[in-house]
Amino acid sequence: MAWLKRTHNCAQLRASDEGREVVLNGWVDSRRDHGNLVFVDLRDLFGKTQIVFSPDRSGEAHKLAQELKSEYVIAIKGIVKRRLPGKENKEIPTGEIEVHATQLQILSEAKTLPFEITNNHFPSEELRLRYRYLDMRRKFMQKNFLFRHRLLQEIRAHFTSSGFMEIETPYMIKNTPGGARNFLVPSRSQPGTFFALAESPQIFKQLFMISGFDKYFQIARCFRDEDLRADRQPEFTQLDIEMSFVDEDDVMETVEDAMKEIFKRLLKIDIITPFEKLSYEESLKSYGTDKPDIRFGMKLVELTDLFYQSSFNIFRCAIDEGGMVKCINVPDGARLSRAQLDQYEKDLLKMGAKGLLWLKIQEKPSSPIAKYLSEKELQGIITKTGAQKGDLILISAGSRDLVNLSLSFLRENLAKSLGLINQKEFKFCWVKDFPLFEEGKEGELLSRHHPFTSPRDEDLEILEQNPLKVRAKAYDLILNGVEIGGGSIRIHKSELQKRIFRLLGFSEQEFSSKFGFFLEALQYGAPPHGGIALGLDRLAMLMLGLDSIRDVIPFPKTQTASCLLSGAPTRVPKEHLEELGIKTNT
Ligand code: AMO
Repeated sequence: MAWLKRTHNCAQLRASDEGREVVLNGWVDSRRDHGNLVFVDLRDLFGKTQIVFSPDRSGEAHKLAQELKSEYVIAIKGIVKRRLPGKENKEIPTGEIEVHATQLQILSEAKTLPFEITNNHFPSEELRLRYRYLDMRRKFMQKNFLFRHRLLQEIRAHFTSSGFMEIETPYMIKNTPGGARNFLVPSRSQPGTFFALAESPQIFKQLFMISGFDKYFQIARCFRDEDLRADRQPEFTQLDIEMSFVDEDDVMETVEDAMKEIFKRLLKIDIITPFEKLSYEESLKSYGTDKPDIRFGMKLVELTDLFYQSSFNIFRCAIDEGGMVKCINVPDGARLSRAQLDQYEKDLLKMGAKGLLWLKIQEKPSSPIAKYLSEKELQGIITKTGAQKGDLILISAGSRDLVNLSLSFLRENLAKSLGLINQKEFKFCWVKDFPLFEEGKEGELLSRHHPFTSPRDEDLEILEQNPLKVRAKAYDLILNGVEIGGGSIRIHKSELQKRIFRLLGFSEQEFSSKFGFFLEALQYGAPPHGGIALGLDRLAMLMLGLDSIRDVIPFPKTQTASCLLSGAPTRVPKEHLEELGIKTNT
């Protein structure tokens, strides 16, 4: 017998459908037996409908209904009836009606599930990932993926209507040194050689500009073999953008327009543009980080100049060693207990800081260090921070990096625990003028973004003499303290590109063998160009108010980059490796 195919989904029927004969398909969400009646909540992606089996109207179906268990897949035929007065369920759109079944087919039985499909109870993440296909029956997950689907559609519509063209770049590319580690793909036709999985479409999107495509975008999968965190996955999705004949402001404006429209359409929120722009230096100075959360104040205040001559050793030594003294003023923070402050100090010690110094602004400032500070120094701190009675000043002294790291950590954690963050607010900012290079462990120069980033024109003359002082035409997009995008104006002259490669320690021979094709392309008429890539998983996560990108990725990897569902990565048969010319030593 053919199976009964649905006439409606499980969210469609209303009181106005009373009397209609319908067929519904779906999963048994729950079954309740009341005397002779069997009630089933039938569920599909769209919603739930209550089905009633009674001995007189349902006949054989009533008997069969008693065998139903959770998550069986069934088809029912029946008549739509209004529920009895007082029995309506206002929580669901179909709550006014129920379907009185006349036929029932069991399309698939189901074993007892390893966990319940409900939004109220989440088992361990390990179990959720092992049975991801069941985890995705949850309304919570279905909502996330529906949102992600709409986000992708809106992005495509917006960029297409703004004159951008979506073109694909290869995922299997040449292995070139870059920021992130590449996954390798062995070639069977040329044993012993490897492709790399693209960590981003960077070089290819620049080649599009040389081809003349002008305004490119792509929703591209990227692959990076790096250490994972809650907002990092080894494969993730970027909204990748590149434009010709543009400067930094043009790219930023393009992104702002896109964000404005997307937030309006998907969340009905008016995002204020232009976004605040901070230089890298300003961001470190005021927030101690290049990913500032600007939804709240508590900016960092430098106190170094108060303590050049201080008799308080901790401060003076830090300054003498080239470090600094900085603080944050926590409004109304004097109510924090000693135990809470001790816990923060423990966290800081783990990060490598030497400790945490605090000062409660009360009738008389109270602090373990008050006795070591002069009246002038104490007053200086209060004046500089503008602290009021009831506030708490947290001070860090030491190397610039550690002080900034400690205070930005305190700033964010205290804002969360004191409820200073409006969780419904979205605040973007740009951080720009990054240093072009940073120093590696052995004092070597590394690109802070990637080697194709253009230095600022006014810094070109110190490129070789003082490379660490050179600023880049690079910008990161930060949303609520999370880096959701990064981009730059690119080098479009091969000579300058070669100078950068040399500074990065590549020999002439190395860069021609690795990037020769690209350097050659730059010689055939490359327009000035620039772009950006936004992390789509992170954007979706933030828009949905979530803490982990794993909740917006259907089949994410674990912290150790494995797929708990399929068991990947796995060993492969010896013959397969031989065919590829590969020997492993593990
Ligand atoms: P970048 O490396 O800064 O730039 O990446 C751009 C954005 O991608 C997101 N992102 C990630 N999301 C999830 N998991 C990861 N492992 C991960 N790594 C990065 C972040 C980040 O801001 N080619 C350049 C862009 C350009 O210059 O145009 C690039 O890839 O949100």
